[in-house]
Amino acid sequence: MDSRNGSVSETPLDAEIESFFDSAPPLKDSAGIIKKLKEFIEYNSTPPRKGSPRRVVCVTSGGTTVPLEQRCVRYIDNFSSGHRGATSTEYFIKAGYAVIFLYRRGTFQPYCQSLPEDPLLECFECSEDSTIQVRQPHTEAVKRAVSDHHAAIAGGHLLKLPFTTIFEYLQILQSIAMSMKDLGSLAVFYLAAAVSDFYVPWKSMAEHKIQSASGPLDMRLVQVPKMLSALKKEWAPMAFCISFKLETDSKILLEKAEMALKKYRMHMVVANELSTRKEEVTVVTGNEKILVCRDKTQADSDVEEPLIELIVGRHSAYVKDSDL
Ligand code: PAZ
Repeated sequence: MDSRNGSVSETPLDAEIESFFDSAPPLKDSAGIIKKLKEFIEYNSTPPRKGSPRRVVCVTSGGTTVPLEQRCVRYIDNFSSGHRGATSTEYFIKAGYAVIFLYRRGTFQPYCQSLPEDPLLECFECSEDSTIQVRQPHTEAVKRAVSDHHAAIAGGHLLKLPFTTIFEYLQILQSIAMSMKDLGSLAVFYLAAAVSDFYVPWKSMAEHKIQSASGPLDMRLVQVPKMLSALKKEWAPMAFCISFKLETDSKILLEKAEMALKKYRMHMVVANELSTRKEEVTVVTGNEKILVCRDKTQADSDVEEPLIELIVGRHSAYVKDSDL
């Protein structure tokens, strides 16, 4: 029995994964999250008259934290601005997908990327009669952000779920995947979040702030179980899965991406290097390595546009094959 979801899992989870979930602090408002997911998926999989159900993609974005204390003062963080996830979300919605955006609190948000860093204080001003106005030169960017964002939310095509810690991230990802299971091949996972490889198990974590007076810190981190296996084998076995591989050493990047493709039976692994990640990525599949680049002749182009176009094409072929 999976106590958090109230559902019975057909095959027992691998012991390591089970122990991770059993010992994780309970997710706040788990029932509320599951309810939102159920409604979102039901809404998008009910075809409008003569139409077909919408495909649903879970886009993960931003880095997970590893708390060092239960009443957390200090934590280890994983690099990711959330730019990739937020931009990709916009292109998926444009391509007709419904998006579950699982994002790290405080990272980039869809439709907000042309806004300045502190939009509330920089974009608005209060006039003498106390009305709030948009300041130039931000009018167009604010209009676009507000109308596109509201259209996606009001149209029921964007569901945003925030996380901070590795515990929250994996618990919500599991709930999303289990909720998407019945979508079969119409479900996509686009796993761009930077997920911690090591963590401090909740039960062996100090409750209070670690004291520096006790001398050097000696702390044991254990490996985060590889949830991609569970996602593919148990949570949503028919989903089209794309994971990401980030390296700083270009010599090992493609080899590591190929290993991940085989080990976790992903459909695609997007390999990227930290310093060039906004310029190009290599998509590794079972028999290809496809270089995807930003159009450098256009100042405001990005690599996500051709990347999502490629993925949508491959996913369409996968859906067609699964229907045969
Ligand atoms: O979020 P961002 O746009 O700054 O960077 C994107 C990225 C590098 C985090 C992503 O493309 C990625 O590779 N994610 C997986 C990282 C990993 O190997 O864990």
